[in-house]
Amino acid sequence: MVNVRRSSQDLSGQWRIQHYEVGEKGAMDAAAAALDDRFWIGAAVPGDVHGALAARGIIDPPYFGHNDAKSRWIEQKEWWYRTTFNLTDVDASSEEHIELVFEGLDTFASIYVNGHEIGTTANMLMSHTFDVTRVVRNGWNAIAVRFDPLHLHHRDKELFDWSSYTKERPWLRKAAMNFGWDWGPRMVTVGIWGAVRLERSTVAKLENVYARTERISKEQAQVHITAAVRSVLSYRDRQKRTQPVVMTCDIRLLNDRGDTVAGADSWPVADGETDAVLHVSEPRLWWTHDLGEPYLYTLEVTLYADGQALDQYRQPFGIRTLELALNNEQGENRFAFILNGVQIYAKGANWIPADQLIGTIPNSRYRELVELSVEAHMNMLRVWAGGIYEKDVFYDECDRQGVLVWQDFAFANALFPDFNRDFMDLVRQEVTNNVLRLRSRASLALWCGNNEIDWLYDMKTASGDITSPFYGELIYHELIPELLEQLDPSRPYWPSSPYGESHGQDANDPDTGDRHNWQVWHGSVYPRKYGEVPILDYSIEGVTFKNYKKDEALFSSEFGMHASANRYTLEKNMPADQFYWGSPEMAYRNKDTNHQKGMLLMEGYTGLPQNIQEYMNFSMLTQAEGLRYGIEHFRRINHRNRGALVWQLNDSWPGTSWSMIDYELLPKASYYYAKTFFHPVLMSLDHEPGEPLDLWIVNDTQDEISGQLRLNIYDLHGEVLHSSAHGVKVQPQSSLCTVSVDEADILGARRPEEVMVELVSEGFAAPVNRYFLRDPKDVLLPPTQLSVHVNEEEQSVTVTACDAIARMVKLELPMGRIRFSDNYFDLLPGESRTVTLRHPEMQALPFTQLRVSAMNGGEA
Ligand code: BMA
Repeated sequence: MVNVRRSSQDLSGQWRIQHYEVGEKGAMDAAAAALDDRFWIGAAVPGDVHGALAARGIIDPPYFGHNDAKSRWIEQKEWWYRTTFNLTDVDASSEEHIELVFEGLDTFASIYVNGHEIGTTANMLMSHTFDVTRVVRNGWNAIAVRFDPLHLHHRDKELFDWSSYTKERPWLRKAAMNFGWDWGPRMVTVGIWGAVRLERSTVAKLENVYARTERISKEQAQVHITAAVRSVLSYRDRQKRTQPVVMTCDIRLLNDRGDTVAGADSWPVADGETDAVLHVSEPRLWWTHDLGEPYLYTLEVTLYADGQALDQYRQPFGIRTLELALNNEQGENRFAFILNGVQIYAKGANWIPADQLIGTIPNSRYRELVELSVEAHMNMLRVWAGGIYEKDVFYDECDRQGVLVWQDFAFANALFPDFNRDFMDLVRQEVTNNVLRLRSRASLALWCGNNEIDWLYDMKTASGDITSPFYGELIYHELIPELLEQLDPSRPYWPSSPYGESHGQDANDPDTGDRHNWQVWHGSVYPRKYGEVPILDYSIEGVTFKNYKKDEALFSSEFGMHASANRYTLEKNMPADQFYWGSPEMAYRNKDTNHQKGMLLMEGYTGLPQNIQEYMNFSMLTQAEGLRYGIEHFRRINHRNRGALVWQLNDSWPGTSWSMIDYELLPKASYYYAKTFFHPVLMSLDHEPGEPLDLWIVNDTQDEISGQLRLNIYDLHGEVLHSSAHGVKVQPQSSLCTVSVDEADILGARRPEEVMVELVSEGFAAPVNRYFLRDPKDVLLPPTQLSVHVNEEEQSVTVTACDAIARMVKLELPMGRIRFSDNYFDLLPGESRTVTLRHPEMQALPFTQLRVSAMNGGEA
């Protein structure tokens, strides 16, 4: 690394905050450089007001009980942030240019430096940069930031006839989920949610660097790099110079040993830009973790003026090509991602902000959530439109861990004022800012215009809920694609999710583009033609996950079911006397419309729960088995379906939702099931009562699979009723029904309610997969007992089932973030499983409080 002239001073850390009433006398004093703020409250930056007040005990923990409602006063106030910092060597007569950069301001901010107002902002969803050259000085300097309550900025605005969950959103460029969603409370955050820094540069700086892979072969990759250079010389300084400044860039790609593998020195900068094409021999490609190594080079661009190093950019860079294919060789529709020439099957989930309090989220939470995704074989996460364009740390982790990102633009479930010039200017800035920030990321697979807006606009118009034109259309169908054409032609764009219609079907058409399956859970009735009045079927048959098998989507970008959070997560966040099924606090955790849907799902599958223990088990089992049922089906039809993204990966508070991992980072049963149903090699059983058992193998790897698939049938006491081996050979990236057997041929004298089916691989690697032939409410499961052995030193627990099959064995410890090697599994009698446990920061685990249980029995 060379020494460069540009320097950066981090101004994050401890700031102070205070609130005022709007218009309160004295509030403007808060901007004064010399204000005595010793009685203000300490607050972390990045962060937010809720987080700061909770950390100091000024508000009660916002997720406990109904405390979120007690913090509603925060959104009515005017909030001020202040800090001071020291500067040396400031010389007003020098050519130095000084900028103040805020990576995230939430939302309507006025910024003061040494008492001077340097600018205002109106968008949480982008970074903001201010020239402060003329207001900073040697010695101490003061920054003050005022945040207005939102109502000042939207109360006089037109209301739209559609804006889900709150009417105030359409005019505000702020995370939609702040106002409450069907999985989270309303918590209207305010504050400095991103890092703050001061940047000092002379003559010129690297404004941004755009790197993309144009071509790859085994021998060579062609990488195109465009570095934008911005002169920071003032008009007067330019006039003073007798010679024009001559600028060049050194551009290098370094491997992981730090050796230069491509690049050259002294590329000329012309018209504020350097454009370089690098050729990398024998490139190591960036792959998703399931297909290879997510290899990252380091891209280094150094800017020089008249031989002096001014600025340097260093960023990991993965060489890979990625396309979205909308047709196959036969010209039929498809929706498939092609990574380095390989058509992938996208497996993963939808990502929502990792906490209601976005500014307060520690980086470790991003790392752990991406690690958990990878451990469950996920290779794609969709950053859903109702949150933010995620923080850099999220994409760092996805780049590093080999996970693709489907990135929505932040427009969710509403109409937006695309006829208003100021609003459209704000959107243009936001799109430009985020595209420039993210476009060199290897993990970034797709830009998507919005969440569900095109589809729901049609539904709501047909049902008479909306009578206005499609406001917002210009954003997704004009503004964004036009900007992307200039700023990121290397990446596919998809206008909405779901999107694509043919033969008069609506935008949720299974034959074109991506699809959200909300027949299951929400009871939507399909097929539906464009313009038809939508129908909901709230019945056991209407909402059941068995409807997934009727879905032949090309790409399933949303589908899912609720499951309870884990016991620890609920107990920690609810008054103890409310920990029972049907309590008002339990109901408060569930923000979905119409709680009947979850009841209908359980009623049809497990039976209705009678107590909280049963609720936790039944809802988790229904979600886990339901997702497995859907995903195994989608993967079996992988000649057309090329992706399954579960709604939703994570939670933003300790609620009841569709998530696979709860707020305390404890996975639900479905997550452990995903280790099998998302495994690159999947053996699965396609079966309905009374019909033959079809045994399938799905092979997502690039190698042929051959060996034997063993089918075992046990009775519920573990006696083997049948065992047969079936030769298999499965081509790479395909699926095959290897054998079909009749129920009657394998049951012997037993009833289908009395058996368990097991699929075991021989000669190839695939996880064992087990099934019951009837729904849990009908399976005649005898009670069993578990023997449990704890090895504290090894941090492991060995569980053995004694008398009968143990259904959904679960291990519970009262602690968040614990990583269990396995959980929520079935055991045959006499079978043992050793589960290892680990805390990411190696904290001691409370083994004395371990609980081990199965749905049909407990510890002996
Ligand atoms: C889809 C998502 C979210 C929502 C989820 C569950 O509509 O895009 O808006 O939370 O379904 O209803």
